[in-house]
Amino acid sequence: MEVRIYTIPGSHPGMAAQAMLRHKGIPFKRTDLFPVVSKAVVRALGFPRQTVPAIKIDGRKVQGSREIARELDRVRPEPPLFPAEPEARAAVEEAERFGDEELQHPIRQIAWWALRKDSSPLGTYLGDARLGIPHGLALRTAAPVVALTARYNDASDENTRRDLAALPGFLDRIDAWIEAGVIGGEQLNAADFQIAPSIALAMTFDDLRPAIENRPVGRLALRVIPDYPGKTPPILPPAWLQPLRSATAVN
Ligand SMILES: N[C@@H](CCC(=O)N[C@@H](CS)C(=O)NCC(=O)O)C(=O)O
Repeated sequence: MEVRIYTIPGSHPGMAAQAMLRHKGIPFKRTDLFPVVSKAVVRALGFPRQTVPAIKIDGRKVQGSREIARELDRVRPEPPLFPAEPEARAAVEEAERFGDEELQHPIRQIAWWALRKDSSPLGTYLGDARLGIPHGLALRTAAPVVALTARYNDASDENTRRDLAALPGFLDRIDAWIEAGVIGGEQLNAADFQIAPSIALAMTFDDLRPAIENRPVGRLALRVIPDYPGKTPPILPPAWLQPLRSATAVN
């Protein structure tokens, strides 16, 4: 099987797709793209949309972390990413949908808001990325890319503050799925792989990690993605973090 994944360094759905490939034991090659540039590249490669992750699998083009999960189950059924029993599958699909449609973007907005404010931690998110130019050069020229990416992701003050206020509710919802055995079981499923990278990315922020790491959701994130690259020192306004701090104090 010939597999190549197109992703952006530090992309949480990109991490999800790579973790699922590893879980399936499918070897793959990776092309790391700059944000912004990635949009044109994936379209030029013939993918229907402009987002990563996108994979070529024996010539077939599959785009989107949820579509990739289904394709991987099709080409390599074991270990399954979805339970066979319909009710259990529906529960996993709902948690996976939440991870993609409700959790992923707020975490993306928080991350780009912070990196636009101070891009000095950007290099820590590159990990082992191969960008075609030295990391130092990429970082010295990153400011316009960061500003543009923050803008097209609508990482405004207002949205980021609202995202942070929503986070405690998201964490409660995920912990409830762990408690109910929908995710976090012995056998990891597509919802684990969808949700955990978003949480692992959130935990790279010193402002957020203390409110997450000691909860079931924090332990799950580290189990699924133990080595998420990146570290951002405190940067978020304390008033915006208040909902998270209050929730932590109660828990
Ligand atoms: N929710 C989709 C889309 C992922 C997505 O938005 N990826 C971002 C990087 S984290 C991206 O490609 N952004 C470029 C764009 O929106 O044009 C998925 O899970 O595949």
